[in-house]
Amino acid sequence: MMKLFGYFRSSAAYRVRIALNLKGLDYERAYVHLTRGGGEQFAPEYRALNPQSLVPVLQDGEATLTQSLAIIEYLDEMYPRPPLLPLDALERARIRSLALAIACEIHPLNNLRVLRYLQHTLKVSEEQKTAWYHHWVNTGLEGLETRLARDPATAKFCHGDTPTLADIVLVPQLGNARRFNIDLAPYPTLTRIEASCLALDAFKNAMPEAQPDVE
Ligand SMILES: N[C@@H](CCC(=O)N[C@@H](CS)C(=O)NCC(=O)O)C(=O)O
Repeated sequence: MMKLFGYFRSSAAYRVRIALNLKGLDYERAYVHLTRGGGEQFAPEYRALNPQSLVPVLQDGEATLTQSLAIIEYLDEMYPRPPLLPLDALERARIRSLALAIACEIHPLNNLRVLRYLQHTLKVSEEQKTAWYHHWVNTGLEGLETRLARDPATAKFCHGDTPTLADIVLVPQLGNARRFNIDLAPYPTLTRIEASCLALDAFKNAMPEAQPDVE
């Protein structure tokens, strides 16, 4: 059985949980507490698994996979049903572009270690840290809202009427934004798609609140 190393609050682990659920794959869970004792991701045993000290890690037999989007595409290739990416090259590019607009442009700037560096090393105030978070999330979400709202390919989900990689990345980012008190009212298309996703068990059961390690 595959084993997922994650943390209830991690958006990147949340993405992989959604993909595993959509594929109907059962998996073993291992918990890496990202703050306890300075962070279990820095423990030598975990570093041996992922020298980048980030969750998630997926173990499949002898293989150790890192980077949530690579893991999800691996799952999609190994277990093609239901597909998380369509066959058409342009459609795939659109979906990957939406996913990467979050995974590369928003998420890394607001990751735990980045916020901690701002706070503890650069000594910015709590207000400045919050301003940083809000700035990068809003900048990213504004562009996404415009793209999704004006594109006829957007339907019940980011692309058509079945969930894809784009929805898998969107939903955890919106959950994270809410946790940091971002006003999501300016993003009606994003929140409408989020509601369609969270009506599905695969998404609902992957939420931080539904994880055994929730605090
Ligand atoms: N690009 C990576 C991001 C992984 C990542 O940033 N994980 C966060 C949790 S969402 C983490 O482990 N943070 C630990 C830290 O900041 O020290 C992926 O998609 O897997």
